[in-house]
Amino acid sequence: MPMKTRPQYFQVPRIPFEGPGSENPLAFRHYDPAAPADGMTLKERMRFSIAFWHSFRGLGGDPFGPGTIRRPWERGSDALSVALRRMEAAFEFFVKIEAPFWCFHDRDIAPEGATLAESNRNLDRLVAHAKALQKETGVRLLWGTANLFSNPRYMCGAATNPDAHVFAYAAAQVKKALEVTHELGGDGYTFWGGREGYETLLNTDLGREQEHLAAFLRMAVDHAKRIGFKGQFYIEPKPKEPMKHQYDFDVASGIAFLRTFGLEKHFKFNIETNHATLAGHTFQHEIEVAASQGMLGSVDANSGDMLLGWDTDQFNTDVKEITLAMVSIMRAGGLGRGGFNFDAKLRRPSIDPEDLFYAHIGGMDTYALAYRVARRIISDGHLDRFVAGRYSSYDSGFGRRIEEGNARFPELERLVLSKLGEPVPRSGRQEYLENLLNRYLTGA
Ligand code: XLS
Ligand code: NI
Ligand code: NI
Repeated sequence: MPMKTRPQYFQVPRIPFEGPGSENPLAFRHYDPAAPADGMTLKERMRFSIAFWHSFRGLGGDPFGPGTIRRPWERGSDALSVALRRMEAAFEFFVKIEAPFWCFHDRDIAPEGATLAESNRNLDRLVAHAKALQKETGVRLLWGTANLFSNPRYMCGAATNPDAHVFAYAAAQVKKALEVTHELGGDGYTFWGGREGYETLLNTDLGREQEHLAAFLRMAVDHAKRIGFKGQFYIEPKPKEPMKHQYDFDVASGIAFLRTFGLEKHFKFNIETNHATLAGHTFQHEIEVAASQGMLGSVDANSGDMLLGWDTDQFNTDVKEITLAMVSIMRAGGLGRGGFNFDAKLRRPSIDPEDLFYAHIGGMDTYALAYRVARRIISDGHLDRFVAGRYSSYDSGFGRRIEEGNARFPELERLVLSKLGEPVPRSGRQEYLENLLNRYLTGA
């Protein structure tokens, strides 16, 4: 059925690109989907994705009060028909906001039933609907995932639950989530270990829980192979919230975990800006750590509030932060089959449908602008040349032998004693580089 014959839920037209001079708040100023971008269109290059959970399930509820946001498609008491309408509203939005991808958790799109069998039936209904809408609109699935953290059964974890029965339930749920992700042609599948961690070590066998998590991930890899799912698996690190401590604390501990259990070939990282800062890192740091191991996968694009200690999941309009991240992503050769998924939500008082558009327009424009600035930084090469120069003593002679693993302590001792003497300190030039970065950012 063509889109036009359906009820339209948003009284907003498809967002046009009008350029930096535009004063229309419902237009893109930097994200021109059709613009060329290194051999493809900017739309294909950026691979923006909409997070179904925040934009179509989040209604502004917080621990102090219920939702504030009312949406026309949410009216009605039959959960399945509401879910079907909500899915149509979502695809209307994906098209109007020029996003080529979306992401979801199983329980975002279909109501949980009284039994697993009923939940699976509900999911099948909604997956069939999503498949038809994907076909009709050309919007694709960046990644799927399972919600293993909301239902009370998961209060002490899913794969790391002390009860094997809960482990088995989670396994059954992920099996199904993998199958529907495959059915929808998903480019990936994400594991965010929401409650995979602990509240107190008084009741926790930390070693055993991590073994169980590894066993779970191994079964997922195995099942993907069995059903022919070739999408990329991602680990999404987060240090805390909801748990006091989560095992996938940050990219570095994720890498250590994967290598410990021999899983590193099967996973890359989905890096979320706000999770990076919660772990005490910058967004760029997490990207660099993943990239240094060839494990940079995808990005959950959002930002936190530096004055708050939790995951505020805000839309990111910080050109500097994203430009730095983009420079690292480009140096690493891009995200490949990953993308920029707006895992971000409206503030509680942003209750109008237009707010959903303003939020994504701001995020997309900022990323598109950062892409252009980062491209210039890389093609000018000043920064890269500076860094290369800083390490040039490793390019030849004994430096080279150090890098190649052919140097030994006695040889280096001899060199220092007989020839090199005291090293001459060289400036790190941080302030000079910060000024250079500002010139790129402001164009002035
Ligand atoms: C929560 C996570 C979650 C994952 C998907 O903090 O960011 O939304 O991206 O399960
Ligand atoms: Ni996320
Ligand atoms: Ni988050």
